[in-house]
Amino acid sequence: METFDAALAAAASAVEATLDTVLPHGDGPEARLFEAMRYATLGGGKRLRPFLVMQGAKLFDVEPAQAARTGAAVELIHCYSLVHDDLPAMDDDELRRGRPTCHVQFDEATAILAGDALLTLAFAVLSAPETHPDPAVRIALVAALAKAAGALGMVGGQMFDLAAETLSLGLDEIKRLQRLKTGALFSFACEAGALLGRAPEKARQALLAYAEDLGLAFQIADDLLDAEGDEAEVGKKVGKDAALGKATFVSVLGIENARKEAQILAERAISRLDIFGRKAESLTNLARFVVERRA
Ligand code: GRG
Repeated sequence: METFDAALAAAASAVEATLDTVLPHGDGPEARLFEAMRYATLGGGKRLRPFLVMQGAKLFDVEPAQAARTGAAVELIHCYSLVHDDLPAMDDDELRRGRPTCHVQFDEATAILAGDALLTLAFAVLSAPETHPDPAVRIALVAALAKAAGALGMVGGQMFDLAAETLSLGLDEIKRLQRLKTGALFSFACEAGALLGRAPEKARQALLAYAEDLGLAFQIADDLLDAEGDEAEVGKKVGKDAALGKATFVSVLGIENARKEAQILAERAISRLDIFGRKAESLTNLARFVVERRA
């Protein structure tokens, strides 16, 4: 039987091959933009969101190439968000995935344009017939990703996060912020397999319920890594939340309770998958991986 690490690596290599195919390259004045897009997407990352798409899709016997394209689309959005989040106007970070951030490696204007182009490329990938022969399925994917990534999802969450630097948030508000900023993309990634497979509503809802708990567990683990992780291992600067006095799960709950809450959420996420039985084993393993990870 395939181990979890092997399944994660296989999903990463399938999505990287797809990204390599869909990303532009060439000569001329735009070459620097193409290089920056490739730099921001092909240099590492755990590829958790594509893994969720591909494992969700497996539950409904979706063609692996269709799942890989949909996984690539969500990864393109994720990578664009990292490029823009690292800019001086936002988090002003110099290290990402263990390498210089895109604006440090290239320049600020190129990084902004690379982010913009990754965002639009995601929708071009989803809307192409190779992603699914049924246009209704493609439209459903485009609509769901647009909602998850936009003002009512990730971008709205980022705005909330910027505002939160001067607000003192309680636990419920932190949960709402994180559901938007990171949870929305996780929800899309989990739902996408059900959309590709035209799954029954009950199955789609089970995956969305799993995503909700998984997203919060992931974010608590991310806050714990910022509070006590090692920069070299994590591949980005740590200790930033405390330095900014930011309200996080760790600042509100404390380290021990945050760790317990992440475990509880991961176990609850797993229980949402009961209707799939053994077929959902990789998604079960992912929930445990997310709270135990060191990077
Ligand atoms: C700038 C539009 C815009 C949105 C930014 C998602 C986001 C919103 C910013 C990313 C910055 C950040 C540290 C968010 C916290 C959680 C998170 C998304 C961490 C990075 O995701 P991983 O751990 O990263 O999946 P890899 O590198 O493995 O892909």
